[in-house]
Amino acid sequence: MLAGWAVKRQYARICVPVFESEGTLLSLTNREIADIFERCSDMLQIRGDNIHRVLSYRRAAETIRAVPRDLRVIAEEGSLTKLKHIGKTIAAKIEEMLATGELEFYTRLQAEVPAGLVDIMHINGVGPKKAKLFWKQLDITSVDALKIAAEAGELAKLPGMGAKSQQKILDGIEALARQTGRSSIGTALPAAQAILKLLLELPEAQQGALAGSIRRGRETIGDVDILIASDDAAPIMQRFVSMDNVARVLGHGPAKSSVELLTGLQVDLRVLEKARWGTALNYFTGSLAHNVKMRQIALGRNLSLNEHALSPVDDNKDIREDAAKILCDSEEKVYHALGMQYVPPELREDRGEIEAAQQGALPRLIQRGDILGDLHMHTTWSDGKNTIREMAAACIRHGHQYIAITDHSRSLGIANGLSIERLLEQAAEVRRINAEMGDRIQLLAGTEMDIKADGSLDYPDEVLRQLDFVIASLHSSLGQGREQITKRLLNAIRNPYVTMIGHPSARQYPNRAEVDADWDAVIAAARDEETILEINANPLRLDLKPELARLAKEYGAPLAINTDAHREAQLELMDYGILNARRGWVEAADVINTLPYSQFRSWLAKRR
Ligand code: DGT
Ligand code: CA
Ligand code: CA
Ligand code: ZN
Repeated sequence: MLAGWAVKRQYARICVPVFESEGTLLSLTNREIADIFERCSDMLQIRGDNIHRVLSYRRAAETIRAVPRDLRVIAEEGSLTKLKHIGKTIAAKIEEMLATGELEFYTRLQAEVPAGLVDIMHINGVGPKKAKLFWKQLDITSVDALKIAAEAGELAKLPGMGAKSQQKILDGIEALARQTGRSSIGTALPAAQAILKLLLELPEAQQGALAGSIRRGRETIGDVDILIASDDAAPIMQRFVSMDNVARVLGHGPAKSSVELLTGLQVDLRVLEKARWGTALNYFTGSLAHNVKMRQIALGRNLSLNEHALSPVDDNKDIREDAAKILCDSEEKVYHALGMQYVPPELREDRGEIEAAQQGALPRLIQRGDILGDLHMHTTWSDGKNTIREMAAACIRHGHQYIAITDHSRSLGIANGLSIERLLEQAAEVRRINAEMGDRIQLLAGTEMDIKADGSLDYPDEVLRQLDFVIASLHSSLGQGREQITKRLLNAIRNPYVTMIGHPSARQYPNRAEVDADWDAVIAAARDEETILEINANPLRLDLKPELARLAKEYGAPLAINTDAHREAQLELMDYGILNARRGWVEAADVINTLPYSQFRSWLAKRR
């Protein structure tokens, strides 16, 4: 939440000129205004102000969070002071923020009380008094600095502190890092798609799309952004704010509304004319860094780009009032007007996609339809909920030509891992069912075997030799140092019977960070040994992450995208893996399970 805040401030500053010249699209939301008051309250408390003053800002923030209507509308009616806990002083500050996007009082406070102290005082076990103590005694003004001081044992030496309270603060810092206030794309995307569908059912809605980070396929989503094209926004906004799953309306205006769902997820809806669809969708898809570069490119062509239009500028880069604006009703038109290839949303992070698009050199990203098999799934033999037959039948419905049945290995006791006897029994069963299913689908007998803490593998080679597909995965001792983790991965990669490394970095959102490994060494070995590196499609894993998937592609290491389904319904998670791979610039040719079955079998045979 705090990191998100910093980003929002940055946006607010950048967007002010746009907002002043072009209308209301980018005004501060109720939530943003409430956040600013809350931070003012925190800073006053650290400074040691009168508690009544501290509380007046905190209560105002609470009121604003609960107000179901847009503050702008209430301000225009002149009835801000009718709200509970909002007197003349606070009302004037709200009006200042609505007009300028900023609050001078807050800016002044920031000069006095370092903003990082607010983050520090929200750590479990700190509070305003201790935040001030650390600041005055040790000059600590950020969570990172506090962590370093705690690890060095310096906090324990301060008056009123001890080893115990120091440890509590370290635990609190770790907990804070985990709750970032962002949602997994796995929960945000279905919710967002349902809302989009509902709005598109209205006769006034001409077209609609998701925008923002969710359209770019980021692993985590701060808030959901939805755009609808329409000439009649009111009924669309009305439907949106009155949805059953809305907990609070954060803003309700003619061009933009925001709600918080019962799940806590925030959704922003913007309604605009169809004629401006392309520039608006491009702008609100972001990322911010991509937008900034796009604006620069436009200026290089004497055009100013914003969400409304491309506008000709003069030599001083001022908009020429005499020249007609160029409206774009599609994103393709925006990119083409700037002499670029259309950039798929997943690439829009300013990681080289702009330059590639200018040279016509963008990759042809993998698509869901390219996937012909799923090489990682569990059944009732270990911790899955469906039988081999049920999983196979479901995979036929998902259009797969082939699948690997890969239950857990013996040392993973909590997941009911298979003994050698049960593993071989299961392999025989998989082959029987495979024969039974004929041409409808091909089943490979496999395993997801643990890479143990010392780097050894959970089954001996003479057992692995009898399987068609061997995954090796890290599930335990994930906190080991880089050298040992790298050694474990390399050992698995170099075993001739290991076909693939499952979820290589072992990260899980939000609780488990990725392991520390020498990824260059791991990826180079995977390329040399032709051992597949998995892109695990489960939205809580998405592992390899995009940056590493891209590195693997550049090295030429083979990839595969798999669901790791533990039940039939999870076979649908493939879509998240595809998004993630696309964010890593991955093409179909980089991914082994895009091969038709016969070619896949020859690839397997050749590497042995
Ligand atoms: P999130 O919500 O934190 O997961 O990330 P985004 O990318 O969805 O960010 P959000 O919802 O704040 O804004 C959506 C997009 O709107 C963002 O990707 C870029 C664009 N945008 C927002 N504010 C500004 C701004 O001040 N300037 C520019 N150029 N673009 C902005
Ligand atoms: Ca967003
Ligand atoms: Ca947003
Ligand atoms: Zn696993």
